[in-house]
Amino acid sequence: MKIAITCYPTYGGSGAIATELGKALALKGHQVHFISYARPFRLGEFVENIVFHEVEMSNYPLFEHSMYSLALASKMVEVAEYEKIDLLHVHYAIPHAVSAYLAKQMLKNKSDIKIITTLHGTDITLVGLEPSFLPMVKFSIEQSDGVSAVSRFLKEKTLTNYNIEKDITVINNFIDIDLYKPNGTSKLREHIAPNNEKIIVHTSNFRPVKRVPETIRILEKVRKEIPVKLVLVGDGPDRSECERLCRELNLCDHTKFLGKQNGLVEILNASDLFLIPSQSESFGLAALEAMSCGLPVVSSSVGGLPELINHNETGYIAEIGDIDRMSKYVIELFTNKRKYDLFSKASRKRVEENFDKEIVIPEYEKFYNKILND
Ligand code: GMT
Repeated sequence: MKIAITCYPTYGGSGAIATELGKALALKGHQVHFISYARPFRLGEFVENIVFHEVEMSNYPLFEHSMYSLALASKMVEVAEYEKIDLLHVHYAIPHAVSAYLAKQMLKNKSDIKIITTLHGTDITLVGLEPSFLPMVKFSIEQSDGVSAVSRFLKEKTLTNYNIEKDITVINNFIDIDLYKPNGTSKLREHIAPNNEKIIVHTSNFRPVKRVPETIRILEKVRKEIPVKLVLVGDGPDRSECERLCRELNLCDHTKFLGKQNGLVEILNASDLFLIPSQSESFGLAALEAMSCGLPVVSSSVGGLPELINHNETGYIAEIGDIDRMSKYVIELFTNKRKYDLFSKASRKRVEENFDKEIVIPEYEKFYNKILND
């Protein structure tokens, strides 16, 4: 198949999934073309069968606001026409699904290109609901030839929030279990916890929706019972507030802000437990990465997280904002080695059996074939 993929190229789960999907499809012999304003961060080294097409932006003075959606649509038309693309797969509805619709209309007399839109999260649950976007999101979903969502939760939210009757296929996010795997102790662990303290880890883009300051409040409560360190990976709007909170609570010596990092597998392997107190999380790719490395997860009970984390088996789930309960869960796992080991093994097993890319990529291929043959 000849597939064009559009995604956000920067750090973030939807871009990561789109890029890993493209790489896996290319390895299976499909021709993959990425179209975006920058090279996706996960693309890495040269891969046969993958071409990147950059969307050039005009900086004409009259255009006070970016015309990216239009420039993207033009690039989609160009790539589709000259590369004979069968299918345009866009990740995150805004604005990608609209650009794809526009491209399809422009190609109408030349080709019957199919559009698949994969919904990831705030495109549906947050920003998509704003009055300036809602009609456009609804329209672009209805006009897509195929729509997939990364969790059952997201599928239901889309159908109800946008009053849509369209068939939406749930295809869960996936991971390379040979890359994200438990790999014993690391030097990093000694560096972070020189006195063999337990290590809690959290990775995110530090947006308010992630409620990162709560990880520090949980650290404070847990430290009253047991010595523990907190590692925060990533960067974003709430990082300064988190650093301020650490100073206020006198926890700077016990919290390590690592910023954006590439060596996530090593960091996860140096850690003992993943904390994700989000306010909204349609899937929770960061938690999946941790589970694949054998980490139990303590999370809020929002969105798709309960579909990923089995309460009392691979981790614990608490009400959103209930930091007392989340702290108790962390303490429970850190003081009961038998239970911790069981949860750790169960986390890895759950990933191997359900979210391995070898299981999920064929689901995408099947979906592509269905849409192409409809
Ligand atoms: O929707 C977002 O906030 C951005 C998006 C991203 O690009 O990182 O995150 C969403 O997609 C991820 C990949 O499918 C999911 O793992 C995240 O749960 C989801 N984020 C939210 O729902 C807040």
